[in-house]
Amino acid sequence: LPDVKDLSMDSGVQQMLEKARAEGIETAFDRAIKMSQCGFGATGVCCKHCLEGPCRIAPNGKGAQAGVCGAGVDTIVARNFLGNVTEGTASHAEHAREVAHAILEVVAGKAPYTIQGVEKLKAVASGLGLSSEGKDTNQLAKEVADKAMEDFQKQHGTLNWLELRAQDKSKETWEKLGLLPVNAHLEIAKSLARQVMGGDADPANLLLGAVTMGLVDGFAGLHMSTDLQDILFGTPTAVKSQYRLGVIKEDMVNLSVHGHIPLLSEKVVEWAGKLTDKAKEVGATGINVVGVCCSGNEVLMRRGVPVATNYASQELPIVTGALEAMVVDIQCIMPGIQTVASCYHTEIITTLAYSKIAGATHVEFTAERADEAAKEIVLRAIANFPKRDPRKVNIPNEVTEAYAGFSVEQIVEALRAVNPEEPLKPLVDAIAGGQILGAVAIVGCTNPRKKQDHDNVALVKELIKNNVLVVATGCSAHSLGKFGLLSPEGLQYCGEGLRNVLTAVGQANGLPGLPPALHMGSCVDNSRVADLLVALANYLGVAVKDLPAAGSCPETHHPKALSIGTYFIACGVDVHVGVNPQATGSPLVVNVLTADKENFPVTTDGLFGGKLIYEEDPVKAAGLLIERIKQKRKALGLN
Ligand code: NFS
Ligand code: SF4
Repeated sequence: LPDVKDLSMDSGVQQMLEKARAEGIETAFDRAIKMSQCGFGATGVCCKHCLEGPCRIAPNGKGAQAGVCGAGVDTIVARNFLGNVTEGTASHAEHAREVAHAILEVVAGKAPYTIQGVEKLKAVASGLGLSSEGKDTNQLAKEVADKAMEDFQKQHGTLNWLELRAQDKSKETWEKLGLLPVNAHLEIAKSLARQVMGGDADPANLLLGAVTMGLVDGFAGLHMSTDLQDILFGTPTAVKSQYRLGVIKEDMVNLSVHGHIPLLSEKVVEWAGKLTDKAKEVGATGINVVGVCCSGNEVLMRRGVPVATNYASQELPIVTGALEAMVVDIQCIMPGIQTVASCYHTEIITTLAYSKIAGATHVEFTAERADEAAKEIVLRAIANFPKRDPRKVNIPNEVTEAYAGFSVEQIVEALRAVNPEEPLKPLVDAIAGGQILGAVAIVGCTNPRKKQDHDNVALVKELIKNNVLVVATGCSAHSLGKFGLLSPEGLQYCGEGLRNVLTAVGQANGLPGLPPALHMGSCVDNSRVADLLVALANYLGVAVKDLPAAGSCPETHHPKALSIGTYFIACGVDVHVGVNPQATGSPLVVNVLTADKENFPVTTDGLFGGKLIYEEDPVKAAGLLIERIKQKRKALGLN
């Protein structure tokens, strides 16, 4: 077995991996070693779309060069890519729809939440062309949620959320190419229909279909989720919190929230606050809610809840022996948590009817039953506290302090302390003056096949050393948080120009400095990154594609990363992936997605201004991103 030091950078995770090994418990890191990757699947050349197959095309030109139906390698790879993007998109669209549905229940008096983001509500309503005059909060929220629901129902025109959030210049490009989505459900269904055996067999057309899917993901997934969540729960503002397994407390009832949709995690946090006395009755000092993955991000951003761990090590909070329950909703939840939990007193609690795990407890959570369900979940965690086996308890003691909560609104607010009239001006001036070279969003996950956190951290250190401003979301933000990059202490790794700007803005706000990476939220909050880019581009009077900005997911694992990436490429933003995107088997697909426009007749670079960059080495990848940022600076007439 490999040394645990080669599996994760996080010493707490290393310690828990040793403990799991000593106790004979298998984790994702072990399974990743046992499970070799299939060479056909890894390059995207395997097709299972009908019962004549599976068919696969050897990339070296040997053997069959077409499936039984005659599909060639380009069609198979493009179709698989579209399939992946569609899966990611469906996840985000369902997320957004659930929140929209919840808001309708809330305003009808059927669900126990109150609309907390009144400012955001008014801003979104006005963007959607709704007047707030003479309407109370619930009436306005209903109209906004109805507009959201239209994006799953309308049969003509395009998504309300695309009209709301897209830059006009981008919309023109998509419209000219006939790529504007009509409604999310229609497009997802159409995408599945075109992938079927005997459906769309034009690889370029399939890739354009992936772009439409990316737009559904961006607008009816990411943007809609963030906007509606900010309306329901409030827009995040800067918070200080803690990262790493040391946030689990031996004397408390520990309950982790894991998954994505904050309807659940918010309520659990609320009920944990109400049931402290019950926890004391069983001998605990209180109830400690800790975050895992994007649910962790949601309650970190809005409530300052500490984060225990990110994706690849999600089984390890259980291995501390001190986790009473892990409550989950959907996405990125390894079924393996149940197997690990069965070795301890930890109860895994699933909550959605369409997302269960065999062996886990199921407490049905709907917006209507939110209080009942959240209370039951917290009481279950409390009831498990006396079942702890003290001989099995071993909690790593390190924690790292970090700041989060950097919504666009918060970033603008911080800049307003420097320039009250034109808050974006200091940032734009710093970019124009070269103190800041450009900006990169670090997004996505960790992946048990890669040394956890390593590439996320290495890439960011290389970028900030070269004065690239970094924003972060998702589990990659956890990586940065754990290693001090979400704290002003991380400024030591920045180049001088960037450090001076972040220090000045921070000091104008009464802080020693801003962190070198600004945590903007969960994966759906990549919408915030897009909003920031649109605001900057509009301020400068240029297209988003002209900005010296890019995105990077060094350690991703999920199809959602491909749908998010496709959305950003469609907006003209380069996207780096540090993990094989399973599309390398087709030279055509590789060229369309990754070639510079000068080098191939049809490319996303030529059509939209953004391309995919696949590079496993994080330092080399940073170099490639910096290269492109410099090209875009030059085109803008900047040095
Ligand atoms: Ni994003 Fe969030 Fe994490 Fe990756 Fe999964 S939790 S939605 S996909 S693993 S960042
Ligand atoms: Fe094979 Fe074509 Fe069926 Fe795919 S759709 S499995 S390539 S016969």
